[in-house]
Amino acid sequence: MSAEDTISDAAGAMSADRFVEISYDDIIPNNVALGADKQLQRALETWRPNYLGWWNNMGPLGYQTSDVYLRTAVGVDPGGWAKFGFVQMPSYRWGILLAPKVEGRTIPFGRHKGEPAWQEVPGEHRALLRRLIVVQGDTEPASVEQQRFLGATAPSLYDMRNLFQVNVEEGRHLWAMVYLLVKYFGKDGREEAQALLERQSGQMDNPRILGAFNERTPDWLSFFMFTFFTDRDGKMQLAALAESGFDPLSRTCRFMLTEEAHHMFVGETGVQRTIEATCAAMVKAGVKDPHDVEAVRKLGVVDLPLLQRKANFHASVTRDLFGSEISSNAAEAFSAGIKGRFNEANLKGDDHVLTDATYPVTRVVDGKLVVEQAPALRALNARLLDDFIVDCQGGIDRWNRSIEKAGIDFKFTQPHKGFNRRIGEFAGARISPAGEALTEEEWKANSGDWLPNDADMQFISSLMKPCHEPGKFASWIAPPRVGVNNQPGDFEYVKIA
Ligand code: BYC
Repeated sequence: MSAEDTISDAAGAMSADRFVEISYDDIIPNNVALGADKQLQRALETWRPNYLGWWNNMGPLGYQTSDVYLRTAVGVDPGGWAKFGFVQMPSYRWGILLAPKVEGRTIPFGRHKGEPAWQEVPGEHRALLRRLIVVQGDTEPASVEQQRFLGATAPSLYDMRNLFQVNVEEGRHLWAMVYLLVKYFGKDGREEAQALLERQSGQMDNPRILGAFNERTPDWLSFFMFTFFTDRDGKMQLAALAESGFDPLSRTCRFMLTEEAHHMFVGETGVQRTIEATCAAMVKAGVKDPHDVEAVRKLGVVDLPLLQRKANFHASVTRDLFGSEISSNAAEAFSAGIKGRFNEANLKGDDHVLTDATYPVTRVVDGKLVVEQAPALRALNARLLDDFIVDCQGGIDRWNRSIEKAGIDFKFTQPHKGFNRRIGEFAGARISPAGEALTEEEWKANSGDWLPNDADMQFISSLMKPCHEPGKFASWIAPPRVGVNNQPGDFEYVKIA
């Protein structure tokens, strides 16, 4: 059965009252009545071959003709939006899907608070809005580029399929931002849409916009940490943009968040399963000390201190994505009604305008860390970062529970906010994971214990051997508790061509 049959079956089975109609007859599936706007449709259909060219050149290497068990969005209803079936990735139906319009929605914050949400771009905020959409859009293809080589070392077909699922959905998120650019920003928007396909992760001359998206994702531990930490930045930023007074952006981001949740699941459970394999091997071999790295590595599993160093790296690089803690850009985006706080509409106990409010921000003053009350409007990036750190802790607690259950004496912690930062208040300062301000010499002497070192990377690389037999898993990772869409343990998630 072809991908298209799978989708039209699903679309046929949809009951009109439960789902917002999605047209799968158009070349570009959508629920925005694309067919009624010929100019927009033409512009997107012109961009599409360039997108496919980018996907074929920069997307997952080597598996483009394999049948992959993927989910595709067939509705935007939270209860039943996805349909599973085998698809070759270049035939994936990348669509434009917005969450349903909320009638009578008003702008929930900033100086336009209470006014009707904008259905068109407000002229005075055009440049700011375009910049934020471009930055958001730029991260999506970047992550696909970063993960391009991972298929070849997948620890199982289950994991390979999850990687490709994440990749095609990041591709769809690019479509989501391109739709906004092309529909609402005219010629500028079309140019930006093209530029999103031209920048390249890690390229010297034309890199991706934000730092973390130019880092390498060389191995599966990096992938799991990336999807745990960096996709969670995606969640926080999309949630802040979902509050936007520009209603099409809000609706787009609301639907993207449902997909982002799966990416974080892949990250959290990927690390969890790595921990489980380590703990099981240690218990079986009678290795009690998690810091006896040599003994643990001999078992073909990843020692827990190495996982902590990996987490330190990805946590710190991702924290930079929040921008400077004190930011006039963030203040303006909020006051303008373009980007809110996490959970803005449900936040109780303030006026959602924030002109008189303050927020505590940790700063480095004369080489010491001090907490100062800053104007809340200028401290919005600091606040979103704090919300992110809280959000990370839930997953980390679950990792710790499985270590405790195995009877091993080890606990993951999040490094201090200032650790290994390049952007914002802590850029240029040397802060230990415990939050002590250090000299350059102290940092140099210890950073190999806090961040992945050369020996770590060599060891990880020695583990990255493909395991492509249905139902089998590499030594360093435990099988999942449940299969995708409840498939049995030996399900062939990718039929390698
Ligand atoms: N690297 O006032 P500042 C996701 C720039 S992830 C390089 O400090 P602002 C995903 C900044 O652009 C979510 N440059 O911060 C996850 C600005 O430059 P311009 C992505 C940086 O503007 C996994 C200048 O420094 N979405 O979806 O308040 C897989 C001063 O900026 C960095 C968004 O980020 C950096 N780390 O906030 C796939 C939401 N940080 O403009 C996808 C949209 C800052 O003066 N973006 N700069 O040339 C935003 O809200 C904001 O642009 C930022 C920065 C939060 C990124």
